[in-house]
Amino acid sequence: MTSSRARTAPPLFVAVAFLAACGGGEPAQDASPPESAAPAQGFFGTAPAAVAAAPSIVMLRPTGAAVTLPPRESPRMDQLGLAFTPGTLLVRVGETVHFTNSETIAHNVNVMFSDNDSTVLDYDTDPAGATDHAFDREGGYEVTCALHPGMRAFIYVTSAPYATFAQNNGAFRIGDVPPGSYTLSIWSVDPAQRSERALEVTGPSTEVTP
Ligand SMILES: [Cu+2]
Repeated sequence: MTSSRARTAPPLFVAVAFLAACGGGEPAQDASPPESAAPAQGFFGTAPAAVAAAPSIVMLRPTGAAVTLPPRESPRMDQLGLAFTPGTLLVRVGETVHFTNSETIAHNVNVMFSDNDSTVLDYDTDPAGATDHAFDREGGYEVTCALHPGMRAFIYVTSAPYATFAQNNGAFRIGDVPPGSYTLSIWSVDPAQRSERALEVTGPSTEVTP
């Protein structure tokens, strides 16, 4: 994630004026999809589209005082109906994810760090089985089941207090970002589409433009 890379291959930021003012946008939570044509609020724009079924991640880190996030329950990823649920999961650095199997067939959880294809977890989840894994390294993780090739999920681990998955077409919105100076980071499975730059949030509605 280098700025020189950003200069040679800038992400395509496009105005998206009709993104909904729906819920979501809590720190390190998935944003909700648009549901109406209300004027956009919060911090929004368009990041690179999904690559290999993995959506881009949009992150804001304040350059001043650190933001203290309220504690939350450990995130969970379940195996049910031959699918991982949720299919995308945003995790704070240091959090432990609880992987469960809620159906009556055996599964497997294979978690691979996408930047070097190293396997960080390979666990056979028997029916009603479960395992925990602590994620201490920032980045993207591809989740698969060795028994069912169609089962896939994606985990992103971040230290940013404000972060969201973009939609597959790249559109994103994070609500309730306080005004101030931030570093905006965009992450994609494709390293050429990653970028980082300084950004000022000046009001209740901030659109990211080129
Ligand atoms: Cu499976």
